[in-house]
Amino acid sequence: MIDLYYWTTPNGHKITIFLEEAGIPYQIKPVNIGAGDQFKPEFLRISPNNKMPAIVDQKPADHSAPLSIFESGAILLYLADKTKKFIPEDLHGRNEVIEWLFWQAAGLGPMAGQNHHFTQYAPEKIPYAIDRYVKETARLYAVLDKQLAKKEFIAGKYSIADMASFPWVKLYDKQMQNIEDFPHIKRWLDLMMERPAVKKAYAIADEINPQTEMTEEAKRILFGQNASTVRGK
Ligand SMILES: N[C@@H](CCC(=O)N[C@@H](CS)C(=O)NCC(=O)O)C(=O)O
Repeated sequence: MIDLYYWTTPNGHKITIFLEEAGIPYQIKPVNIGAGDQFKPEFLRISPNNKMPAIVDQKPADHSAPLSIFESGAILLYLADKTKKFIPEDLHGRNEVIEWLFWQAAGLGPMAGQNHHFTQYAPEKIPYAIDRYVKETARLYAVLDKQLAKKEFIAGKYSIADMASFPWVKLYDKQMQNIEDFPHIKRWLDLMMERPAVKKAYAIADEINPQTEMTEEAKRILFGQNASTVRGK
């Protein structure tokens, strides 16, 4: 059984998509990050960065004690290796998936995240910041579009690389991107959205948290953090 510490955001969706695709047993432990659940001591023991998603595998393959993992890329890689699904076994194929997984975790995710912050949530509209992140998101989309011109899915066959990028790219509107400029991404998004596991992952999200707007209280909790948040003083 996998315990999934989850909230209804793009990084959370990556893992529900995987678990639905793989069909392995899991239970969701909601971590309402807009209400401050990420600061509960029991969650911080699993995820010291006070961010979800995180998992606890109650039955690791080596029969050792329960294993906890934070960082969505690390979780996807762990689950793919555990199930031997959605990552190729051959050296070239495996490394291509890992490259695109890191590309998402280190590039697309953080840049699109800052894009969301400055275009949607920042209390003032700062033109330089908006322009910077909208342009960088566009650059990253162009990289992905070029890749998808050559391959049906990001690394050829459907893999954890697609699961990592999809929840972010799905929000292209929010990132002020015109999807018509990226025809190969558009084709891939349609392909992804047709998958029953992807539909199920989003249906679960709607059930857990039907609220789409971020409250002022949530903004205060999420965007007011500094070193004392971590040190507790
Ligand atoms: N690099 C991390 C990012 C995770 C992340 O940013 N999670 C956000 C929601 S999408 C979160 O839990 N935020 C809570 C907080 O910042 O206090 C990953 O890929 O898992």
